[in-house]
This record gives sequence, structure tokens and C-alpha cells, in this order.
Amino acid sequence: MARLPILVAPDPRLKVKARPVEKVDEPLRRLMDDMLETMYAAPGIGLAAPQVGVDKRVLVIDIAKDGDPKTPLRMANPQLLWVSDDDAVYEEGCLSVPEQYADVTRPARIRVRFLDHQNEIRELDADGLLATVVQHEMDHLDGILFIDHLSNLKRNMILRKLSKSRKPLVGA
Ligand code: GNR
Ligand code: NI
Repeated sequence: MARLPILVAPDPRLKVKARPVEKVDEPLRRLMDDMLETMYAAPGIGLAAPQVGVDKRVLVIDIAKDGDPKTPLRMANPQLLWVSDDDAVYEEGCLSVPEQYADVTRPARIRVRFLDHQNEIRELDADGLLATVVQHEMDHLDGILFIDHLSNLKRNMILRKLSKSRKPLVGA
């Protein structure tokens, strides 16, 4: 397994609609496992392929608490089959928007269909934090960041803070 570098906004590769995968084969399973290793190391509870510069509709999630057994989820080509009318608000963060947090409103419950790491079609019902993270990761596949759900004012405040906190490149 390998850790992959995580892209940070405003990288243009984070704004692209990612391409569906044809099937989940061995190289794609390796990508999913590298993404899980990268996510656990960050640490984060989700990661989408565009965040590591890969233009594919692939994401991984694990919302298990520290010290609990790992519960990795691997998804390719996820599709929302249903979203609830009721919303939930979570304070979100993103590995591609480091150290910035804001409340985001999304449907509270969802049903998602996807290809798992065995290339089998599966469906998952999610609520709570898992529903939020699945939607956050699926947004990445469409080039959408959590800050795109905020007012222009809040988004610009965060982007300004990000550009001020970015480490200068040595010699650049
Ligand atoms: O690690 C993460 N935490 C998080 C918290 C609230 C809502 C969404 C997330 S996802 C984020 C990792 C990430 O950037 N995934 O794309
Ligand atoms: Ni994110």
C-alpha cells in the first residue's frame, strides 16, 4: 500500500466532474486501498479519488472511532437512489480545505447504490454522520467542495485564510 499526496484548494483538479469506472479490477482495488491508507494517515473519515489527483468516480469512507475496529467502505460509481426530505446540519471539514470548518445542511438520510471492491452492485442506507460523509465524498466526484454549499462571503473568507496559510515552496 502507498500513501498518496492530497490536493488542496484551489487546485483545478478538484473542480472537475470525475469519470465513471468500467469495472472494479485489481488496479482499482489497489487504488482504493492506497486511498484508505492515505485517509487513515491524514487522518480523515473519507477520501475521494479526485483529492489524490485521480479522475475516477471512486471514494472510500471509514467513520469508526479511534480504537474501534476499522469499518472501511469502498465505492465506485455511487448513485443516490433516494434522499430524505428532512435535513441535517453537520460541521464539516475537508482534507483539501485544511483546518477550515463550517456547518453544512444536507438531506439527513440517503440510499446509495455503488460497485464495491468485488465489482458487486450494492446498496446502502445511511443516516447521521455516514449520510453526510457519503454526500460530501460524492460531491467531490462532481467537482464540488463543502465550501461551495456556503454563502459567497463565508466561502471567500475560507479561501482567503487558506491562501494565507499555504506553506511557501522553498526556492519558489
Ligand atoms: O475527514 C473528514 N471529516 C469530515 C467531517 C465532517 C463532514 C465531512 C468530512 S469528510 C473529511 C475528509 C474529506 O475531506 N473527504 O473528502
Ligand atoms: Ni473532502
